Amino acid sequence: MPTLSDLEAVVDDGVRVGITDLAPFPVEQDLITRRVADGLSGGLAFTYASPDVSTSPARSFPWAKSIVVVAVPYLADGDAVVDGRTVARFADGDRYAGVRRALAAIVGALGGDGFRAEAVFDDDRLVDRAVAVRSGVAWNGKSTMVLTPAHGPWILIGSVLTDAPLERTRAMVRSCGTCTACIPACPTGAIVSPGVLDASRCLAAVLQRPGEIPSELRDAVGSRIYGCDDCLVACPPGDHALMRIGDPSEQLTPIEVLGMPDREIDAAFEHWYVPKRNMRFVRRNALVVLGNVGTVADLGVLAGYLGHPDSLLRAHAAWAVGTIGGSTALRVLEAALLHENDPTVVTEIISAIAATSAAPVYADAPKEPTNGSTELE
Ligand code: B12
Ligand code: SF4
Ligand code: SF4
Repeated sequence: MPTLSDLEAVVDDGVRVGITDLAPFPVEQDLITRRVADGLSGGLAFTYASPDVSTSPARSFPWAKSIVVVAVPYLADGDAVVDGRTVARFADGDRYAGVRRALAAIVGALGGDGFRAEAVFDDDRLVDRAVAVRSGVAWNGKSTMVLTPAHGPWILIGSVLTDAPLERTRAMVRSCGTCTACIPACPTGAIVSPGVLDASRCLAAVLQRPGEIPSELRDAVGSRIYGCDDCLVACPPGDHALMRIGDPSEQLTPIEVLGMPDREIDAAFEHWYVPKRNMRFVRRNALVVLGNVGTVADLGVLAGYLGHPDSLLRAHAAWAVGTIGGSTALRVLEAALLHENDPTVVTEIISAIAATSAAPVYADAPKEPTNGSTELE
């Protein structure tokens, strides 16, 4: 029978391994059910869709006797602390490669001993953070992230379900203590109390959802095209892991996204969750970012999007033009209004015109980027 040390020996350095059983997670079932009832699930499906299934692993894996859990650090070179990112670190390149490698090694080791083993991560049948905490690879943070002593929240979780009756490891005796740094660090106030996330306000979810980005959250989107890391960056147990990292990596720009054909966006970001793989939602995010960080020099691209056949994109382009502001922006919006028939877009254009006239005294002065970044110019 493989021991914990046997399994630790087959994974990369820095990967934590723990083992738990298939017993249900009644506390988490109750939490998820309450999040949905309280309107805090933000309309997400995933593990929220059937909490009775996602918190009772034996229902989906009746043959299994143990769950081997890995916590895999995923920071890479270029993940500097302050770098005006447009893509959250977990989605910038193939950051799940380490998880897949660790799980494949464990499946191989168990299979070699004649046991059945199946790798699972980001799967609707299992709440990854719950198994991470019960197996002792991580503890529950107030940001709702699970943390390890060496890497803080900068870890991804994966599991191997197996019929090997392995010896369990214990939960970690650790907590955030008096720290509350992640709560004020959240740009939208989505961490409504310690350990409770309002997914309808969490930018990671907002940028993944179909439909419009609510107007009251568009400023807070800042430079984010996909994902958000603010509550992770604020987390002191992660400082050590983040500080060691060198120069900021080159960032994807909204102009790049807006100039790419759909098939190229789809191929470049195939690891992103995009509703129905419809690239209009990635373009929508890029338009909001351009409104936040762009200048008058970007009005040409935005004017093009005001003539786009997709009304969702015209609406967000109108907001972006109004947010950049100035007399050129005003002319672009007035011209668009003459040809616009969609009532939602008309409303957006009228609000954008109002925003434009409320904007700078020196009408054509380029707007300062709100996040302090100049990388996009
Ligand atoms: C749905 C989902 C999301 C949703 C909802 C997130 C959420 N907090 O629920 C959205 C889209 C917002 C999201 C965002 C992100 N996600 Co996500 N997501 C998931 C998914 C698919 C399910 C999560 C889930 O079941 N939520 C249900 C609710 C109830 O769970 P929870 O809030 O985490 O519950 C815990 C806390 O409430 C805590 N708790 C309860 N009461 C209290 C009280 C106190 C005092 C404390 C301290 C804690 C505490 O206990 C619960 C159990 O652990 C998992 C993959 C999976 N299959 O599990 C990945 C997962 C959670 N996501 C992950 C990542 C990396 C992210 C992002 C960092 C990505 C990014 N950079 O943009 C952000 C982080 C945002 C955040 N602060 O959570 C990782 C997290 C790894 C980690 N170290 O925790 C996971 C585990 C994927 C993986 N395989 O590694 N995600
Ligand atoms: S990921 Fe961003 S928006 Fe979501 S809770 Fe963390 S800081 Fe707030
Ligand atoms: S910032 Fe502080 S309170 Fe929030 S998860 Fe990290 S250690 Fe816990």
